[in-house]
Amino acid sequence: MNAREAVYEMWRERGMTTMFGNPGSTELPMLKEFPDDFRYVLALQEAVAVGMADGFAQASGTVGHVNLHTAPGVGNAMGGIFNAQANKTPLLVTAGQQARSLMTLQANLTNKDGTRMPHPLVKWSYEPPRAEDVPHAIARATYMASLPPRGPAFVSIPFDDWDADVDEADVAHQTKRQVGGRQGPDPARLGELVEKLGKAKNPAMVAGPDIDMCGGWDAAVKFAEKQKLPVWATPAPGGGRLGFPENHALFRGILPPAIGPAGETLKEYDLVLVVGSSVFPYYPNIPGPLLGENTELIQITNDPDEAARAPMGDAILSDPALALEVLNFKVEESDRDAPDPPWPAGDPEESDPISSSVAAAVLADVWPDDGILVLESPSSTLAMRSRLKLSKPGSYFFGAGGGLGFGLSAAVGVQLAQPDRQVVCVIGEGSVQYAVTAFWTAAAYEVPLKVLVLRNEEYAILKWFAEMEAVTGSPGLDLPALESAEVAKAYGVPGQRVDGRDALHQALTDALAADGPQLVEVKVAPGMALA
Ligand SMILES: Cc1ncc(C[n+]2csc(CCOP(=O)(O)OP(=O)(O)O)c2C)c(N)n1
Repeated sequence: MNAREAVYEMWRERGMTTMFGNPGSTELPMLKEFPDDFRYVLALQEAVAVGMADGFAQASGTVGHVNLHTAPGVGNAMGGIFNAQANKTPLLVTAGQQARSLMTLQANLTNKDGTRMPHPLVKWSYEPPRAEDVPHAIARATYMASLPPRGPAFVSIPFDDWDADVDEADVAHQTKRQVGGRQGPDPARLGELVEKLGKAKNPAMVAGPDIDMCGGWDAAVKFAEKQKLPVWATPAPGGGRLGFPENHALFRGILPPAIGPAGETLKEYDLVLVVGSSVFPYYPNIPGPLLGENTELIQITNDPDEAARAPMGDAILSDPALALEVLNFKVEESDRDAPDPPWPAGDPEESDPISSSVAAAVLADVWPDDGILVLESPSSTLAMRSRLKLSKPGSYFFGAGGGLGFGLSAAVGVQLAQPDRQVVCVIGEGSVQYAVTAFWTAAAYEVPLKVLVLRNEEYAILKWFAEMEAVTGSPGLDLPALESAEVAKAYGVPGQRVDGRDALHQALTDALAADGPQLVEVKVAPGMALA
C-alpha cells in the first residue's frame, strides 16, 4: 500500500470524499488516479477554495478538506483560513511541498517554512518527517480539526511522498479510529448554576453560534421555554450561525456588538447565561461598563480559550448542547412570568431606489420553507436578520471573522453539502469581488445557488464607521459601476439587474423556481439598513 491509497481510504472511511482545491505541479501526485467515489471541486483561487470547504464542512457536519498549492497557495488562502478559525470550522488544510530531495537546495516552489506559514490561524501545523508518516499526520490533523474548539489544521506534504510504501497494519489503526470531542459539564458547577437560576428574578439567555454547530437548538428552545427566559442572539459580527429561532416569542433580538451598548442592554437582567458564544464578539470600539452592577454572567462554552479570555463573568466548560440537555433535566418549570412578546417590526419605508430593508422584506415574502441564508452584505445584516426571522437550525451562515470573501464561496460549499435545501446568498456588490471566481465553480458544477446582490454603489458600512469615528475625507469608499449581473454571466451564471420592489419580487420568484445557479442584482439606496 502506498501513502496515497492509505490516505484516500482514511478519507473514505470518514465520509471526507469531497475535496476543494486549486492544484499545482506539487499537488498532482496527490490527485493521481483520482478515485471515482471522490469529488474534486475546482476553485479558481485559493481563498475561494477555503471558503467553499468552510461552508461545506459547516453545512455537512463532516471535516472539510481543502488542498492548496504550496507557499503561494497558502498565502492566497490566509484570509479564508482566518475566517475558518473564527467560524470554528473543522477543516483539514493540505498543501503540496517540493520534493524532499530538492527542499534543501530550495528548488522553485519550495515552501521554506511550510509549518510556520499558516500560523497563527491553524490549531496544528505539520510536515511529516518521513513519507511513511503522511497517513498518520493527516489523520492527526483531521482529529485536531474536529476536536473542540474546532478549527483548521494544516499538513504540508512533499511531492514525492504519495508513492512511498506505508505499513498497512499501522494505517489500518488510523483508518478505524474514532476520536470524539463532546464533553459534558462538571455536575457541581452545573448544580450551582441551577441554584442561581432558581433564585434569579429576571434572567436571560444569550444564544451563540455553537448551539447550532453542536446540534442544540431543541434543547435551547426547551430550556428557554421552561425557564421563561428572554433570549438574545450573540452580537452579529461574531454570530456565524444562529443558536435560537428568531421568530420565537422569547426572542428579543441581536445583542449590540460594542461594549457600552451590550452592557447597557444586559443591565436589566440579574443573571445572564451565555451559551455557545464568546463573551462577546465585540466590535466596534464603544467603551462603557462591561456589565451592570446587579448583573451576574455565566458562560457555557466548549472552548477553553473563549472561557479564559472573557473580560467578566464565570465560565463552565462543556459542549453547549450537552449542557442544555442536562439543564433541562435538572431545572423545574419556572413560575416567573413569561416576558411580553416583542413588537413586530413595521413595514419598511418605500423609496426610490428601494432600501435594503425593502429588499429584505421582499426576500422574506418569497423565502423558501427550508431556505438557507449565507449573508455577506455588511450594511444590511441587521435588516436581513430582522425581516427573515430564520427559525430552523442550520439555516444561516455568516463569516464570523469579518473577512470578506467568505459569503459567495461558502454559499457554493453549503449548497453542495445541502443539495435538497435552497441556498440564497445575499451579498453586497463590494463583497462579491472578494470571491468573484466562485461564480465559475457554481456554473461549472451546476450548483443551484441563488445570489441576491444589493447594489448600493458604495462601501456603505465603511461610510457609517467613518461617521462614527469622526473620520472625514476618506478616499476609497465609493463603488460606481460594478456590474455584478454582467460579471456573473461572464462566468456562466445567468443574472439580471432589476429596480423596484415588484421587479425584485418577480425576479426572485423566477430565480428560486429555476434549476441552476441564478443571480439577481437590485439597485438599493445608499446607507445602513438597521431593521
Ligand atoms: C478581506 C476584507 N477586506 C476589507 C474589509 C473591509 N470591509 C468591511 S465591509 C466593506 C465593504 C463591503 O462592501 P459591500 O459588500 O458593497 O457592502 P456594504 O457596506 O455596501 O453593505 C469592506 C471593504 C473586510 N472586512 N475584509
